[in-house]
Amino acid sequence: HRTVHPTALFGIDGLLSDEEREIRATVRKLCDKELRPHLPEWFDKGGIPARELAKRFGAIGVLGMHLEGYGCAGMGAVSYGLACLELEAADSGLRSLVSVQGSLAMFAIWKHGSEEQKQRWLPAMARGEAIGCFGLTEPDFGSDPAGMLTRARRDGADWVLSGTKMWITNGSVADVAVVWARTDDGIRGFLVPAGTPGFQARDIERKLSLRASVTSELVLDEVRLPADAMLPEARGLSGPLSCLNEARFGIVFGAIGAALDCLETTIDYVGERRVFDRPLASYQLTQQKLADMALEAGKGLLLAIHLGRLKEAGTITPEQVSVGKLNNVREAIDIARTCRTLLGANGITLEYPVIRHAANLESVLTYEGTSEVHSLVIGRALTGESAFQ
Ligand code: TGC
Ligand code: FAD
Repeated sequence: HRTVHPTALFGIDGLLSDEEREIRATVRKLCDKELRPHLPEWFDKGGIPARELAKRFGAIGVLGMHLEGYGCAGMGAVSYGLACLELEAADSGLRSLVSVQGSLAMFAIWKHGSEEQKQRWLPAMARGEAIGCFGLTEPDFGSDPAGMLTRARRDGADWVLSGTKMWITNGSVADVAVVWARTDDGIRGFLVPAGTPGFQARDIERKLSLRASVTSELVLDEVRLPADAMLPEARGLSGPLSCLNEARFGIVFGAIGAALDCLETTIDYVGERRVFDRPLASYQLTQQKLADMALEAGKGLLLAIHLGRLKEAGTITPEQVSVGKLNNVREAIDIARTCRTLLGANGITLEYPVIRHAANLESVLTYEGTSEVHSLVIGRALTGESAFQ
């Protein structure tokens, strides 16, 4: 019998332009040739060659690819999403590197920075020659960043920052940290170059998820910065939250990439594996699982593309991004776990990507707003009642 790819069941290709399909193919080719072969080792060792990877991603134009000007490609939201999908089909850690660089650090500068800040950082970051990180979360304030303790006080014309940021992707490899801090004038963003006295990044070790990604603690001990280190256009919590919308959007596509990689691996596996004298693929229980997973992955991708078109039209709302993030990550982790069952014991090793995706998706479920936070955002939109406090 003829077989079809899960996305072909939904006629996904017909929804994409030639340019979008080309971008997807370019990123997939890079992942297949240069990244996928190393992932089990990077995950096992708990490290990636972040500097080289950033340059490689810069060379194919995916860093800040949805931004206009300053050396960025100015592509549409769906193109950016498809790049995230293919990167996350390889590993969520690679998509994280690109998300944090393009959607958090570069976007913060692009949207809220001065002309000088943009000129200084964006072209180098788009090339991957400078790496950025985004410090919002603190040890005691993750879901509720409004409670942050990191403080920036004026000393003459200078700013002096003190505090601790936690769980910061790319922290110890970053050339510049975007740090959010409380001031007398509310929450403001600051650009802290690596090497500034009093600023330190320490890696968080022994993670069992997102192992192919650098995660750090940032310690700021009386870090003195010039007046022009502040992002002039970001005032209040909406400054960092506006950046989160961008990164969350990438995850809406990315999570489906991880799910599809699990599904493709599993469809191949069940075709080969024989149990009780017949291919595992020939059992009804197997086909039920595959059909359910293909439906959720396909519906998730349709939702992602729909949200991408809304973003391109400039009408997408934060609640709509929450719908995509909550649904697609929740379904992706479910798919990864179900695929794992079909691989049996083989499913628990790094020989197959499935348990690596499942472990990574635990982080994806939590970062960029936990699934509970997104449920409450949607609940607030439906009822008008805030249940956060
Ligand atoms: P709330 O009163 O709702 O809002 C405060 C101000 O912010 C505005 N706002 C937004 N603006 C833009 N985009 C959004 N999504 C926004 N949500 C709210 C809002 O309009 C208001 O503006 P203004 O001008 O009236 O002051 O704030 P709240 O304190 O009740 O909190 C709302 C809540 C819980 C949804 C928010 O705090 C939240 O999203 N919490 C989750 C934190 C989070 O997602 N952290 C992620 C850190 S970065 C990360 O995880 C990177 S992972 C690496 C990778 O991506 O790979
Ligand atoms: P908490 O906020 O302590 O939440 C614990 C539990 O309580 C969760 O289940 C949560 O949903 C639930 N909860 C919280 N509030 C409510 C409520 N009102 N009602 C009901 N339940 C609630 N942050 C950055 O700033 N930059 C980064 O680059 C970054 N990278 C990360 C990389 C990794 C690998 C990870 C794991 C995290 C990263 N984070 C980063 C941090 C991430 O954004 C936070 O972990 C996340 O926002 C949740 O915060 P928390 O871990 O403090 O959990």
